[in-house]
Amino acid sequence: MTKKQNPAEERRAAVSTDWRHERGPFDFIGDVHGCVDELIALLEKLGYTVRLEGKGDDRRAITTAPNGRRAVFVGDLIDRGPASPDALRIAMDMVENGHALMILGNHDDKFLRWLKGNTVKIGAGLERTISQLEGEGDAIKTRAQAFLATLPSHAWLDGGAVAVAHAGIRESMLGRNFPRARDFGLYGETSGRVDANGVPERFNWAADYRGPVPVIFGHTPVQEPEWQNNTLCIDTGCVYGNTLTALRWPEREIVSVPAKESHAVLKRGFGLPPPRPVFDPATAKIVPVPDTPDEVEPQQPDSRPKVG
Ligand SMILES: [Mn+2]
Repeated sequence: MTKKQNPAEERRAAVSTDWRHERGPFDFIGDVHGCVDELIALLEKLGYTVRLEGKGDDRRAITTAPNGRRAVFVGDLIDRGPASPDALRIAMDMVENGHALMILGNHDDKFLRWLKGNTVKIGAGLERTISQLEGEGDAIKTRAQAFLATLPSHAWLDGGAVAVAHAGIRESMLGRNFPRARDFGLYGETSGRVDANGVPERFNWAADYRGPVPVIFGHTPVQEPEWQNNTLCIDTGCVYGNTLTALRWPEREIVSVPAKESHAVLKRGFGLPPPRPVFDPATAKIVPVPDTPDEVEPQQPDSRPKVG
């Protein structure tokens, strides 16, 4: 007798995170958040070309890649910034053309749930993405829904030589896709509590990472990328007015372009979060980190109809 799965678990089970057959060289690209001008500038600096052509349902990105290289988007393509539909088009067309790979970020995941008609809390920049989609045809929504549904929240790449995760990954989760690994990829290490700024409390999973496989990730904006325990955060907060960053792999060369302008205020400030506490002085007890990672709202059952 097989165990019954809910639709969300079935979807997760169908998405592979073991991409060791995908060989480099790669250009990992940090969180874009709809900053398309900077994305095109960064790709061109890396040797790619991108030309957006056409209108509405016919709009496409015509792309070329430097010899043998592929971009790898670390997720959070959309929300907060000025041109999320075109950011989606560039990523989807690059993937279709064999010029890129992509993993899912928590913003992309919430957008996917919205596209599917689930109840999601509209905020954190999703309201801008939705308004940018007004006046667009349905084609991009249909295409984005199918595309995003195929993406894992982390991927083990290049014969096992390197991994990419949106927010974080533990060594024991590499190449696996059980629900906790999926959530860790999307949200990293969280406490389930909200901090003094009203945003979900995060801990620095990278401080605890001891794995031999280098992990490239995004999600937590930093002023400058800095290696820590074989991990590198390349989200340099473009949408907050800092820079958009890429990492050339295996060269380990960092390439950045400056943001044209700031589109949002970073409430918690730049930098990786504090390490996970192991001892709570208030209760004099070791505090287990609850297994309830979430950015703002709990996961809704996939069958639930959209309200309002
Ligand atoms: Mn994120």
